[in-house]
Amino acid sequence: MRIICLLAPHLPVQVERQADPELAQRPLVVGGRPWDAGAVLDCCPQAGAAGVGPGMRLAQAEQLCPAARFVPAREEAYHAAHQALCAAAGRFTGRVESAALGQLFVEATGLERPFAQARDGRDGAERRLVAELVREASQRSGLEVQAGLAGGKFCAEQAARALEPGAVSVVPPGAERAFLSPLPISVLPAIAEMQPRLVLWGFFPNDFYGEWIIRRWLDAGEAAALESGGAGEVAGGQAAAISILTEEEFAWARQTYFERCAGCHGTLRKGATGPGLTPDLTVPKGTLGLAAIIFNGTNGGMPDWGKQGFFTQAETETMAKYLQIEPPTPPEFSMEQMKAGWKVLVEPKDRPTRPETTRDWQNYFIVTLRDAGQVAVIDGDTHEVVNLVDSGYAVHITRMSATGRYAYVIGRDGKLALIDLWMEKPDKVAEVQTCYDARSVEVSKYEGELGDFTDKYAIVGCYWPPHFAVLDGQTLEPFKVVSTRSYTYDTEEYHPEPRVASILASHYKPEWIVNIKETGQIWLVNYTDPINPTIKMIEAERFLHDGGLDSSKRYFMVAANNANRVAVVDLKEGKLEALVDTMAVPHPGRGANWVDPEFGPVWSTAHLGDPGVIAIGTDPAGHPDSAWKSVRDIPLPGAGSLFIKAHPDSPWIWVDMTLNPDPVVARTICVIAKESPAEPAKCWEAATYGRAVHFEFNRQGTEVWVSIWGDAKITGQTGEIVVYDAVTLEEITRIKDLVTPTGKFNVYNTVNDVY
Ligand code: DHE
Repeated sequence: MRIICLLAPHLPVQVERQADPELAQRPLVVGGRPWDAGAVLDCCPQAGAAGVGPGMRLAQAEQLCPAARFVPAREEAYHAAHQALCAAAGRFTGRVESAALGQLFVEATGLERPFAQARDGRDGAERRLVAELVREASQRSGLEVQAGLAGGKFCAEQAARALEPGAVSVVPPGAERAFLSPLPISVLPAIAEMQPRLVLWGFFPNDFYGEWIIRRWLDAGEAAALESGGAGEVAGGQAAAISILTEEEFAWARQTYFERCAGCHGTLRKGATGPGLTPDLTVPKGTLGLAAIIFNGTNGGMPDWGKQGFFTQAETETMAKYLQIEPPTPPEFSMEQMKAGWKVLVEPKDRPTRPETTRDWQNYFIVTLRDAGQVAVIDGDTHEVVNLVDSGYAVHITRMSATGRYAYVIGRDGKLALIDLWMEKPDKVAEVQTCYDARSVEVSKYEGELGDFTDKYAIVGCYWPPHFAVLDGQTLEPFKVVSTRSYTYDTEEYHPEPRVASILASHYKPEWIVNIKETGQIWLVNYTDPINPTIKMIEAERFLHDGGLDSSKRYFMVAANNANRVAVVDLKEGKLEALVDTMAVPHPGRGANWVDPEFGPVWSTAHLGDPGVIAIGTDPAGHPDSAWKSVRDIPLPGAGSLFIKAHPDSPWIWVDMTLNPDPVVARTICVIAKESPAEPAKCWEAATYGRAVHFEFNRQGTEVWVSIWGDAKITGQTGEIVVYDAVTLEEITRIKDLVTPTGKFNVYNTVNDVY
């Protein structure tokens, strides 16, 4: 561990002399007038040399130093100056401990990296880091500041105290003992009466007993650092480290993390699609290092929150500090809470007995209007918005009941809305909240020898708490909740937050395929008796995310996105069929099924981390040589793809690059010809603003819809849907002025898993 002690010696004296430069002419005592009843708060070194010290009665101080000027204490001014020091340190890291007025400890492990230069190694980098901190602190506070860096708090403080104002000192790892040994015993943190006794007994720091004393008095981290030559990664300073976020900043960061970051990095920040963000990983990067990533994004798919205008620079730094403190654990969510928020707005008996509309409701598109907290029900024949329905915060996806009559819309806040599409104007008929954070919903689709489960049940998969809930398909009454907390499939370690990623209904059996992200297990949940479900846990790969069925619907393909693999499950046999290597961070949505001229039926995914599409053979009977292998790498102009889609009647495979950091690429879409799939046949910008995201075909397979994900705050650029001819690629129309449209779910295609 490396610790900096930042010191503004005699802060009250400095503040008073700053306010009134004339006070520099004479010795100064802060605390009150000599005739006041109070005590000395601080004094200048000159008064100190005369015997004055903090805590002394003011009258006594005057006797010892009659030449001194006495001024009353102004606590607020000193606090403000101290806060300026904290703010300066906070620019570098969130691991800052406020030790005393004018004294901070800053955990500096790894902070020197951005200051490295080839010629003088780690020592030079640390020296530049400390100098920069001193410069920043002086500039912000207007005070004279000095700092020492060493393997622990005690040593860092001694290094800082030995200096002139503005100077810095670095004690290299392993040199602590040599540095401390010559110091007088008075530096030890022993009470005043004890120090003379130590001298009397001959206990000096530079002999055996002295070393024992050092160990006795230094904090645990300090002693361990000494023991291991200063290089020990110990937690001595960490336990005491405090965050310098204000309550408002903390509340903002906690909520914003939940809304924008938890999806990829996990509520407990253990990592999944994005890397882990626990303090052991974030502290070494430092506030500035983290802020740069948050502001600018990365090529691996991390959004550029600052550049996109979601966070200001100050907010970015607040988030960077928040990420360096332990993540708060959110509360659980009980069945009682689910029932309390459950509402049936229109009882099943009061709903239409047949479609009230003359529109082709099976060709409706339910469109996510992400930032509006709504979905739009759009007629796929006329392109008219039939209704806007309020749903949960940051609506995520929609799935249809097996007959297609009901749409189930899940929001990130775990709120599920049930929309009846048979109504003249489709609207919400029931709602429920099953957790605080959710991404997936699915229905029971099986109809066969084992029973008819159409439109009977719904299942919601949650991120937090990590569980799934089973509900009545007609009323959304929750009746079963199953925790997914368990052990990782490979290392058998307990995981407190295994989140439910995609859920798919099998067409073969009364089963849901529930993908447990962090533990890498695919659960086949049999819903014949949902109160007492049987669950087959298939070991697959970490971190499972999104996926879909192959064209025969027998095989389920799911991206384990940070393992760069796709797991294939045989739903007929109920077993893992294969693990297929992909490019970096596969992200298929539901993927795209098509017939390759050379390799036969294949399923494709695009990637977040690499510019390309792969095709995996899915026909073990007809094309055994290519089955469960990546048979094609098709290059794209950029990475950052989220979705890919195909339809049996369209000659093209459609792919986006939504999260590419280049805005032009982010709004560009490409088509690959099924007949000659070596490279994209055409790429073009689908709009002049925003990002192009997600494709959906109409029921007939004659049109492709792509969303332009705009900015809810910019009039005229909030978003739209562009409709293309699925064969000629000509633009048919634009459905304008939608607020941040993203996913679109055609009723017929969603029921029948056409993609
Ligand atoms: Fe999604 C599907 C999770 C961000 C649009 N998204 C999924 C699924 C999961 C998931 C687990 C599979 C559901 C299923 O099939 O049952 N999505 C997550 C996240 O954790 C993540 C990365 C971050 C977050 O904080 O939520 C995330 N997703 C997004 C977006 O920002 C997208 C692009 C825009 C939006 O509106 O939220 C988005 N996700 C989608 C869409 C699907 C989806 C459109 C369904 C694809 C389909 O064709 O079925």
